[in-house]
Amino acid sequence: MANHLFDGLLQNANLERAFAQLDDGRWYTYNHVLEVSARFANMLVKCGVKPGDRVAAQIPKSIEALMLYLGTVRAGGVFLPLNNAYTASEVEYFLDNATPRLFVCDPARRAEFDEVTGKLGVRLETMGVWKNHETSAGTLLDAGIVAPAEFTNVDRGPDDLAAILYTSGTTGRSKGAMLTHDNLLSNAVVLKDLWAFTEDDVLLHALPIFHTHGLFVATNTIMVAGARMVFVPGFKVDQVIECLPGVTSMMGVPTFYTRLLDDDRFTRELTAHMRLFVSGSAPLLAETHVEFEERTGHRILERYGMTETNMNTSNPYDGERRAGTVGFPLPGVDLRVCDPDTGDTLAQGEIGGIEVKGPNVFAGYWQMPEKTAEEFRADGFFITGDLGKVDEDGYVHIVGRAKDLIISGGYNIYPKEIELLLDEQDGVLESAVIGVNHPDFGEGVVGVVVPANGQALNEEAIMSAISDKIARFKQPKKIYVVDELPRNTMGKVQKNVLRDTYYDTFAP
Ligand code: MLC
Ligand code: AMP
Repeated sequence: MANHLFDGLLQNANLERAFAQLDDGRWYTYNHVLEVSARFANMLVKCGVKPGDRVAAQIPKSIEALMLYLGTVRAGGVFLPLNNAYTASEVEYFLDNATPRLFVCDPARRAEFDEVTGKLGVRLETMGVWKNHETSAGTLLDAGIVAPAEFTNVDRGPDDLAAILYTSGTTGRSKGAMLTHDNLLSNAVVLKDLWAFTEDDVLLHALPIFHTHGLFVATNTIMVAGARMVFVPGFKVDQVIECLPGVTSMMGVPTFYTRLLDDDRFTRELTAHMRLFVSGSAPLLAETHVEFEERTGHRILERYGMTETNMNTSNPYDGERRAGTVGFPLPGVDLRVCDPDTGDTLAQGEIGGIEVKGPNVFAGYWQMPEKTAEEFRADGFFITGDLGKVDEDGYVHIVGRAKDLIISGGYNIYPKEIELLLDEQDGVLESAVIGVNHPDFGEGVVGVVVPANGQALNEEAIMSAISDKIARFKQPKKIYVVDELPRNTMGKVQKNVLRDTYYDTFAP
């Protein structure tokens, strides 16, 4: 019997070959992948996970965390990874909304979740980073290590759900994007072929594994190629520079590349053997692209994707990788540029809303049929909320966003969510949250608040009041207190005016 995603991911794997080289010195073969994911699948079944059940996880990056993802898929479950930076109150929303059978958290944070999981009737297990057989690494990992290493995969077809990834929304409420087995597998196969990954490749994996980029684009593509990764806990320049000689390729957000370019050790010699650098999740400045080529001789390959759609477009592997563009639609992906209001397709070269359709596009938002309906056209195209155009050579350019969204270091931050929180604070009448140029993160979050009837407000007090409410990366890095917000004649806050006023907040 078949499990569409798992079988597909391992279709080219030579079980004796390495899958991952870890920074604690361990080597993980594809045989280990089979064994350890089976142990987790067995554990999940023991915890009561049935086909279609969600398994939520907010755990440190580790190879075992990846095996939990694969074990969930093998057990027929739906994997729901959560950003480690989310606070307990943010996590509560996801658990309440997704009603997972099981929530796996970092052992160090168990106390924060005991009560809420008890209230919601969600089983709580823990999983940290494995050290050795004598040291506990959480309840699920300790038990998982001794669970049977064989598992008969639960049958799952192409349209069954494999994962739910939450994306914030312009209304402030997060929506769970439902991704099917075939959404993930078809995209991985396309990327492997397009980017020419073979079993001889070694990818430097420094991305987090709770988002599409690190979990699916990087890991699934490597797996489906039967290739190997050097798997490190996160992006640290020293470690990346140390690892580069042993790899052939790297995937990252633009911040990875700007940080590397800021380091003199990142040279042409260090990267001479590299086959491919891929960038995505946020716009790569054309000047970064140019500086990278001048320094290393390599042209970064920029691609464009979304949680809801996996990858949509990519610059060519062979052929011109054009700075400031995201390349061509992937094979199998239809992309059009439309008038955001009427939905009419625009002429080539005109700027409008980017819409996509293809096997990569998700199955809708978890239990939000109205939101799903709002974001699809009748003919099945998904409205991405990105503004762009297709040039005369067919390259797609992203020129802006129709959605009010800030992308900081590759993480999406919805201003509405922060504004709602700021507005709740004592002494705040109203607020506006904007993103302005940030030398490291691309965009940095700025809050602009208006005090209620002449009350004295200060940045420190507001920051401390919101500090445990939302993840640190979403919190404004600067707050301005003003008498009033600029508005247009319709009464709408003019965020462009605020962006102009505060554009140099983070200037170096
Ligand atoms: C960390 N901080 C951030 C931040 N990351 N602030 C704003 N934006 C970010 N992205 C803050 C922390 O809260 C902390 O604040 C301080 O910076 C240092 O934290 P850190 O953990 O030491 O940061 P660092 O490890 O350097 O992380 C930066 C980073 C990381 C760029 C390496 O953010 C990262 O790995 N980003 C990748 C995101 C990603 O994978 N996106 C893909 C989404 S999928 P303080 O004040 O406490 O010091 C997607 C689809 C697609 O978009 O197309 O791929
Ligand atoms: P997320 O919802 O976290 O998956 O983020 C998806 C959004 O990231 C897209 O809708 C785009 O706005 C943005 N994005 C991804 N890749 C690129 C890119 N190469 N250039 C510009 N924006 C990008």
